[in-house]
Amino acid sequence: MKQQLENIRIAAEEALKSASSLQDLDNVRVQYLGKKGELTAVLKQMGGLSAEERPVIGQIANEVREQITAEIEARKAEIQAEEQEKQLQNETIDVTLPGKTEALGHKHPLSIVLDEVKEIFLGMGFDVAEGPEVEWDHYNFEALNIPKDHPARDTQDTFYITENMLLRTQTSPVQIRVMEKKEPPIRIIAPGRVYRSDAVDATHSPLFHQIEGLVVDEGITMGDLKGTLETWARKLYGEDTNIRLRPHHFPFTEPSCEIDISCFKCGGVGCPMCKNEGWIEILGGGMVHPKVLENGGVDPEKYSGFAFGIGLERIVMFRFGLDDMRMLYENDMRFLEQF
Ligand code: 2NM
Repeated sequence: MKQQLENIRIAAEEALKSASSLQDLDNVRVQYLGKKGELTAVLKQMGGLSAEERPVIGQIANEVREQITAEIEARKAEIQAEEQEKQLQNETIDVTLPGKTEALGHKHPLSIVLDEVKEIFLGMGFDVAEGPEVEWDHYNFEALNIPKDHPARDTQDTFYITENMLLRTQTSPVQIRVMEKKEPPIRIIAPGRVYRSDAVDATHSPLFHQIEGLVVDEGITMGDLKGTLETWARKLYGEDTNIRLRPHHFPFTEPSCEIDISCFKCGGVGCPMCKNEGWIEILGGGMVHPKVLENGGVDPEKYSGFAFGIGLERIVMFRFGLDDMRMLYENDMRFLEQF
C-alpha cells in the first residue's frame, strides 16, 4: 500500500508538470484527491490492515494528500501569474501611436462668402433678418409694388403652392415684414434662399441665394446707399475698389440703379474676367418706393430708405473663379474639398 501511495504521489506530480491551465489543475485534483479519486480508493482498502499498520499508512496517506495539495496550489500561483502576464502583453497600449482624427467637413463656398458679407454688414450696424421661404403673394409681389398684371411677374415666375401662396422670388418680403413690426431706424440684411421657375444652366438655377439690405430712417438719401455699398465693396474686394451706379428700373425702388464694382482682377483696365469692361455688375438697389414704405406701415412723408439686392452665387463664382454655377449644388466632394 505504501508503494501504491508513492505511485499516486509521483503520478500526480507528473500530471501537474504538464498542467497548463486552471482547468488542467482541477482535473488533477479530482483525479487524485477527489471523492472517487485514486487516493480515496486506496484509503478505502485500509480496513484490511492490521492495527499497527493502519496509523503508519494513514500518516503516509495524509502526507501524500498534503503534498499534492501544496503542489497544486504552487502550480496554480504560477499559472495565474503566467496568465496575467499574457493579458498585460495583449492589452499593452502604445501611447505613441497617432490618434484617430475625426474627418472635419468643409464650409461650403456659398457659406464662406455669405459669412464674410454678413460680418461686414454686422460691423456697419446692420442686423440679420430672416423670413419664410413659402410666402404669400401679398408679401412677395403686391406689397413690393408688383400687382398681378405687372410684367415683372413674368421675369420672376415662381412655384405656386396655391393661387396666393408661393416660393419667394426674392428676400424683399422679409423687409416688408420687418417694416410692419419695427419702427425706424431700420438697418437689416435679409440673406436666404429664393426661387424662380428657371431651367438649370451654367448661370441659372431654380433655387439660388440673395442678400438684400434695407435702411429706413429720417433723411436717408441715395448718397447713403452709395457710401454704404462702397464701404462694403472695399471690405470685400480690397481698399482700392470703386463702385459705379447706372440708372435702372425696379418696381420697388425709385430711383433705381444697378451697381458695378471696378474689376478686382485688372483694377479697371480691362481683362477677360470683366469682359474688357473694367467693371463687373454685382448688385441692384435704389430708394425704397414710397408705396412700398406705405405697404410696410412706414410713413413716406417722415421717412425714406434705400434697399439693395446681391446675388450670392454670382459673387461666389467671381471670388473663386467658377465658370459653372451647378458646381455649387452638385455636392461633388472633389469640388467641395478644395475650400
Ligand atoms: C434689389 C434691387 C433693388 C429691394 C427692395 C426692397 C424693399 F423691400 F425694401 F422694397 N428690398 N430689396 C431691392 C431693391 C432689391 O435686388 C436686386
